[in-house]
Amino acid sequence: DALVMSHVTAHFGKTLEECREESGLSSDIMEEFHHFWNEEFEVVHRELGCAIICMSNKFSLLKEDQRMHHMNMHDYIKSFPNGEILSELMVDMIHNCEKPNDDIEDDCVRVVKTAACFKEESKKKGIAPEMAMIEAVLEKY
Ligand code: BOM
Repeated sequence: DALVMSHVTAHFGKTLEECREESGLSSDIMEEFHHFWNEEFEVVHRELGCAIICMSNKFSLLKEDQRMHHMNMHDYIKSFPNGEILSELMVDMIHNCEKPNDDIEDDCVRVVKTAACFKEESKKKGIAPEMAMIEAVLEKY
């Protein structure tokens, strides 16, 4: 549910600052990672895709081909409170969002498009968190 997603986002987002330089993602485009879930925030910038790759690699969530490492992603999500209720669904959703973008050779572009799909699907499934929910758990990490 959305609370689990808040925890994952808050934890994952802590690595953004470590990835800013190499990804070229400016604070003007994205000030804090949890703004990803803001209704007004558009998931379109190539630099965000580069940042998500860099951040994911801090937790070994991608394979060498920069596609999701299914088992590691599953374990990562499961490690949060009630994570086991979302881990399978989230892995399936991300994988289903990877499929239509598989022909895109630029890793950063492919990942930002995959992430945009994941945001839309999460909203449809009612597991996209509200800003306030994420802000409430940020201090835990
Ligand atoms: O092909 C590799 C795709 C990796 C996509 C990761 C999708 C999630 C991106 C942004 C949203 C993050 C919210 C929570 C953390 C999920 C790990």
